[in-house]
Amino acid sequence: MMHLGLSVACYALALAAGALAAPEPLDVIEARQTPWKATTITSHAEPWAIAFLPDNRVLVTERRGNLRLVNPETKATGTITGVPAVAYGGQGGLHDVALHPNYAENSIIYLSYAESGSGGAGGAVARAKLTINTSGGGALSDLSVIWRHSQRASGGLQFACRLLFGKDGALWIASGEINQMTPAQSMTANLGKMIKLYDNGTAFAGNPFASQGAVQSQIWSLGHRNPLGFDWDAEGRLWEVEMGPMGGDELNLIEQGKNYGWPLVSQGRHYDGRTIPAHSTRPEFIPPKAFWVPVISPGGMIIYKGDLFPSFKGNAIIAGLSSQSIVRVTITGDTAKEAQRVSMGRRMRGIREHKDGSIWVIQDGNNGQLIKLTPN
Ligand SMILES: *[C@@H]1O[C@H](CO)[C@@H](O)[C@H](O)[C@H]1NC(C)=O
Ligand SMILES: *[C@@H]1O[C@H](CO)[C@@H](O)[C@H](O)[C@H]1NC(C)=O
Ligand SMILES: [Ca+2]
Repeated sequence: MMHLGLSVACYALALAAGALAAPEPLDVIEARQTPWKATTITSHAEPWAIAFLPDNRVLVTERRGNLRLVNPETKATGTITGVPAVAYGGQGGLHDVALHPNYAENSIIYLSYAESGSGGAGGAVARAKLTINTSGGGALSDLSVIWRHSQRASGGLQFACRLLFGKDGALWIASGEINQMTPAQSMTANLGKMIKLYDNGTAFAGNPFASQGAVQSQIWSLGHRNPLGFDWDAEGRLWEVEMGPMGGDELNLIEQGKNYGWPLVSQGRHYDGRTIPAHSTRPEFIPPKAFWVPVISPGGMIIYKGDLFPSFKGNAIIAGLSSQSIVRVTITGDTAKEAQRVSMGRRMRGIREHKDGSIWVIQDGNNGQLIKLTPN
């Protein structure tokens, strides 16, 4: 009896230490390693971006040119009419959506999209007043196009045109180079640039190249390829992710007037296999703080600021397309390092932080889900 009691006690002790425990099932291990609980809110046709209204409803852009209004409580989805015609094709269509900093007073939203014209398609940004009706739909009015790419191209690639407001009320556009490469280095093209404007589309006073001309006056930094995510950190620094060519996705710390090197330098290669000199060969270009070979294909990025995931504070959290994952990058001073990659099983297109600290992501493609991530 005594002996049995002792062995049971030993067994319990051993179990507690894990020594005799059966191996944990994989799904249990994965559930513990996945740092969040994922709740699907709605599904969309090729969603691209999301923005939260002050009342917690969510605007969702769909690439074919539809703007939806989602009520996360009821999961009802309404349609907002009055979206400008978009050039749907390749990577183009309706892209980002952002609220004016004074949206609560003026109901103004911003959309970026690809538009057709002679010579192909280019990126554009429009602002309009959003009126929501009692059935959860609505309409845009007083729409004006406030910015356009300075040239167009066929092929429908690399428009990017993510939108972000700064604390000073400036509107930032992460402008892609529509696969034209060299315009990213041209000061008379607004392709492949970080663009800083007033909310009405006028170039922001004090931009670094303001004295050089109309296009130049919009430019904050240059030499970008396909910048699909950017956000502020707690110190007010701007971080940006861009897709490289074959290899060489970049996380950059954006500084005024600096050149980030595309297409003269890259950590990747051209798709036809031709090599590109690395950033280290040209010290005049700012190298990325982190890069990925092979690529993760960043589709969107936030710098996490909330309290719901305390260990994520200050991290860059990237939605990955080809990597079908969410990539978390720790930032220490001005160094950055991948800390975690969570497989999502689908191409991830966009990511936004809710004011309650939850993280919302959207999948790419048909039946792309809008997903809310909260702590396990
Ligand atoms: C609300 O707006 C949507 C989209 O414009 C429209 O289909 C719907 O009929 C509107 N409902 C009301 C009550 O006006
Ligand atoms: C745009 O806004 C800026 C800043 O408020 C102002 O100085 C400028 O005159 C405005 N431009 C137009 C065309 O209204
Ligand atoms: Ca670069």
